[in-house]
Amino acid sequence: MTGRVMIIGAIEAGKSSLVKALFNDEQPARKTQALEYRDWVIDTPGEYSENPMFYRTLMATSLEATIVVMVQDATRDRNYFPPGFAQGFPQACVGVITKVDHPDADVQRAEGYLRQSLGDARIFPTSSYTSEGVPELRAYLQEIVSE
Ligand SMILES: Nc1nc2c(ncn2[C@@H]2O[C@H](COP(=O)(O)OP(=O)(O)OP(=O)(O)O)[C@@H](O)[C@H]2O)c(=O)[nH]1
Ligand SMILES: [Mg+2]
Repeated sequence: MTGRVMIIGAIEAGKSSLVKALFNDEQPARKTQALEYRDWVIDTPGEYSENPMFYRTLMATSLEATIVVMVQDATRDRNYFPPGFAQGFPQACVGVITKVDHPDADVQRAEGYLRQSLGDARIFPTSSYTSEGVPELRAYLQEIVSE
């Protein structure tokens, strides 16, 4: 593998749980305090996506990544990314909806939010709890980072 995937999204959106699911790691995720490099993934703290003060850090870190994964929590009634955010990155972005297993999940709503910020890119609905959608996402990302 040569490339890397950078994962961004709001606080508690399920980014680190998704990283663990991608690596079949059963341990629960703890709060991400700083950029975390693991194999072909760069996990980011949710604060970096919620606070525009950190956008420059995200943009700089994205230079180390082949693709940016924009995460939207299916249970959240809010989009934390500004409209057209994906266009600010030099590389491709892909969307991931997390927590589709949750009783409060609204996948359609989450997709609507992601479309505002992501454009036409592909979107993967996932659950780190049930692993729904995780094999598809893993295969897609591994293909990209191994190119
Ligand atoms: N129901 C459900 N809950 C999930 C899922 N993934 C994560 N969670 C829960 O969501 C909370 C936040 O998960 P994290 O993976 O730590 O979220 P994060 O985006 O890494 O958060 P920060 O590191 O603070 O930015 C935890 O309580 C998880 O148990 C999921 O697929 N389904
Ligand atoms: Mg985290």
